Amino acid sequence: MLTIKDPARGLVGHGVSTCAGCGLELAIRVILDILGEKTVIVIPPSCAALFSGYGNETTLGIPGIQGNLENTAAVAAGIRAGFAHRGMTDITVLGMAGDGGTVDIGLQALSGAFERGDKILYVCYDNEAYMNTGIQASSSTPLMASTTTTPAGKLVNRKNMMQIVGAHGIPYAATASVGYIEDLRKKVAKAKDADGPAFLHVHAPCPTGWGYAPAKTIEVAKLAVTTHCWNLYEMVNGKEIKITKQIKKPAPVKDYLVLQKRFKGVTDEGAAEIQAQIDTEYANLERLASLAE
Ligand SMILES: Cc1ncc(C[n+]2csc(CCOP(=O)(O)OP(=O)(O)O)c2C)c(N)n1
Ligand code: SF4
Ligand SMILES: [Mg+2]
Repeated sequence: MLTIKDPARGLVGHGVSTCAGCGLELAIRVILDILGEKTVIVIPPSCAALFSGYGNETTLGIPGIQGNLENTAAVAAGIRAGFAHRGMTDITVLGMAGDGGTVDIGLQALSGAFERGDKILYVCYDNEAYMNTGIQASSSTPLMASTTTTPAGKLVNRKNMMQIVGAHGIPYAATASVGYIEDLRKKVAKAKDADGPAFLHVHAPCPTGWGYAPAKTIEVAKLAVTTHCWNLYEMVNGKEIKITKQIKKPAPVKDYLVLQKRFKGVTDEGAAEIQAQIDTEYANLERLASLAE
């Protein structure tokens, strides 16, 4: 397999055909920078498949395999078992899947791997829809966001994936965002060293699917956090929750919504409903974090 490998440029080649301003591209560069060469990656069909490549060409300087949308965690677990059989314990087996491939289609395989305690690092980069196939809603798509399958806005709220992961009691899980790179880097390092399965849920804004100018990816990512629409926290053994970025004075959710065309149909009443939902979610998170103190 032909790989583009240039240590000066990291493990991800340049000229990848992601859209300008793609949050996923930034995420994968940062993640592989921390994990290093001793990593094997499993990528399902998704925008991330732009990195695994076509035919005998890939943009990654590490070995990898493209599996199916539903089995990233199962393939990663199998690779881990193979390494264990050979006594190779110093290799990170990374599953790098989108929200559709995680919170919907790959959930069963993921749950199985976490239940067995397979030592894999699973990253869900969340662009909040099935982007690669034309912006269909997933169960990570937020309330009232317009997609090609929810043109008038999604009627139901997104799943709380971290709570589902938490129910498995795995050693390390965390949310992160491409808007907070240092925080992301620290969490990748912790996930790599976890004594068992680790899960990272990385918010990865998508200018194409969300409808904002490519140059605004970091601004949008940061606003998601400062409005509490995406909260940064860690969870150890499914219960010890620590909020890693406290926002002293959260901005109104509307500041985040108005930047994105996917929310352009949201009325003032709709925005108030979203605000109430976000406030409730944050209060729940704070309550869980206080139980861990
Ligand atoms: C079982 C199955 N259903 C549907 C598809 C078609 N498909 C390929 S990529 C994709 C989108 C995946 O969305 P997500 O996991 O969120 O990644 P993104 O494209 O957003 O990066 C879909 C639906 C598939 N490959 N396999
Ligand atoms: S559609 Fe979105 S996630 Fe996919 S490559 Fe483009 S910007 Fe990235
Ligand atoms: Mg997606």
